[in-house]
Amino acid sequence: MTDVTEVVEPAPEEEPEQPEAPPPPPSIDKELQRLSRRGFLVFGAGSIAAYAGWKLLSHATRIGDVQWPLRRGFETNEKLAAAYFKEKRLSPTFPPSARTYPRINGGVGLHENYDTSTWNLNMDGHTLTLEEIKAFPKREMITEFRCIEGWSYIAKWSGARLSDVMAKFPPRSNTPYVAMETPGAEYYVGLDMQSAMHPQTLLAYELNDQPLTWQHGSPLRLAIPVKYGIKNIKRIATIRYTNIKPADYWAERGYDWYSGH
Ligand SMILES: Nc1nc2c(c(=O)[nH]1)N[C@H]1C(S)=C(S)[C@@H](COP(=O)(O)O)O[C@H]1N2
Ligand SMILES: [Mo]
Repeated sequence: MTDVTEVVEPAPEEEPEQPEAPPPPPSIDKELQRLSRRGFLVFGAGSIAAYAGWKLLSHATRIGDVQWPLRRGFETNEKLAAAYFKEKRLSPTFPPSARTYPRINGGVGLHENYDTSTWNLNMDGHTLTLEEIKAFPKREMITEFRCIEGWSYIAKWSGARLSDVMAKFPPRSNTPYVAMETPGAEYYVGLDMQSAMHPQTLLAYELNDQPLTWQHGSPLRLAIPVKYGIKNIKRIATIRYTNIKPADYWAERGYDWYSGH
């Protein structure tokens, strides 16, 4: 009688070759290198732990019980934003003399002949003209604009705080995400609510004191210095609140959905 358990295969001399994992897309690879380079050279290893902690914390608060001050209006807006972003989470600001040439990059959803006179913003179902956006308090900041490819420039942005506009048109429920699209939705970004509420997140209509050119996203674009360039959507036509993590143009092409730095 043969017992199958007695049929012992001789041990292979070498480990059978494992199928190789496919290499990560080059963009992710570059991104990781960049992150570790920046992490170690600029901030040191300690801040990486702090950053990881912050990521965890921000994730916890994102899925946690965030009370939208719907009934009381948004008087607690600032407090809410402050709870998420300690002072160190403010993006650094610079004197005017530190400004550098604002590079142009990324033209998805931008068309030179776009008629800005017919443009308006669909703010979660409400139609806003540029004048109505300019009626919000004008905020100005000189911040570093950083493309994920490694270059940056320092520029002055002026516009309405997204949180001010959101305060006037709040979500109907505790939606954790904000989605934005160009006219025609060729370019689109998703933002977590904390980043949307950040005091330095502007719906900008001026760059270096001039109305935006079409290449920089006229008439209205996002200036969000806590995020890489990819999230700074140019020529916004639609903003909406959503419970579902919004589609994001560059996240679909291999970059981190959050793309904070
Ligand atoms: N509509 C739109 N917005 C966009 C992009 C784009 O291709 N289309 N590219 C993004 C990227 S990758 C960068 S770095 C910045 C560049 O903004 P700037 O041309 O104003 O410097 O725009 C971002 N916003
Ligand atoms: Mo970019």
